[in-house]
Amino acid sequence: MRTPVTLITGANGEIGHGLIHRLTEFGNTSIISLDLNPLSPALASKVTRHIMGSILDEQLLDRILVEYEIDHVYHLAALLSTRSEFAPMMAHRVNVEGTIAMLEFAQRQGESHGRPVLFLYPSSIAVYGMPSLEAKNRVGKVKEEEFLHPTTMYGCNKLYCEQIGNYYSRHYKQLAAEPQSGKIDFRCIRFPGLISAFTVPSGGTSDFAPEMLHAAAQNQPYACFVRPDSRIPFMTMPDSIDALLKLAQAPREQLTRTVYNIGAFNPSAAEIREIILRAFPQAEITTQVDAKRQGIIDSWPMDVDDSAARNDWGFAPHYDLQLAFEEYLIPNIRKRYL
Ligand code: AKB
Repeated sequence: MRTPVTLITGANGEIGHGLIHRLTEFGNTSIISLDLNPLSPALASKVTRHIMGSILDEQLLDRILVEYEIDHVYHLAALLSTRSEFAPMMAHRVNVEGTIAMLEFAQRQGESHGRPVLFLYPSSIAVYGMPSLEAKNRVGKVKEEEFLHPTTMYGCNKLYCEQIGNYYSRHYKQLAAEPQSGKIDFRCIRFPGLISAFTVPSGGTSDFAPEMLHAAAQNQPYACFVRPDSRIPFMTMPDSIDALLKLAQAPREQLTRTVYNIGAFNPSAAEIREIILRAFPQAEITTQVDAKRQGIIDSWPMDVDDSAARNDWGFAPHYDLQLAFEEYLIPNIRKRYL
């Protein structure tokens, strides 16, 4: 039998960095990473093999299928919300067609080795579309099945792929003579905005928070593109990686759904600015609202109800707002930009 391998797409992105570090902490996971770009030097030695290429390259996926026995897929490759608005067709290709290509790949893997392939899929709070700012403020925490009217291409892509993942997992080719579903064990987390001390995001709309922090730490002026009262949920990168791994490890029978909200804290942009200024009093953080990006943030909920994740698989973020900045973000970021 070939050694079971974990495949990570979009491995060079922010979540990929955190995930590869964590998965290899104890040195016993074989990882194949796939990304359009070379893997950053800090990660290169940690993976079994890095493949530079596209999730849309069918021949490449066929070659991986033949060469490896993949039993876990972390499908992280995606174009985020802001970038997707500038290139909606490209976003559809990467976010939807790319995800379907990876689901087909996992289905064929599952068929060939006879066990379900665990497929971890990061979705986003972008699947929500609050009808108005008044409703957003009034409703507070949203549940998984509420307000699913995304206004962005990225949100539409993610919502559809959540459904299609569930289809592959439970209903794939339901009219065929032989049952063909169950070859993929699809599990999905709707992530809030993520903040890492070690990487800076690009192409997202929740980027205002990490951008503000990383600019302040480097003594660079920053003009925040959303109003001070803007509020969406966030969490630290280590907690998001923990969540992915915890969901991956949860016994299937404990899971009552395929898609889970998670969140940790939900400060306003003004509160984030205040905390950053306490740590970096010289920082120059102003506001220059970009009405269009503001519209996207206003359409996302101010918080999420993550009780299903807490009950089903024990989701419990380590960092609340204060700890996130005091223990994780500020100390690590100071070291990073010394
Ligand atoms: C984005 O801003 O597009 C992402 C997200 C919230 O999914 N960070």
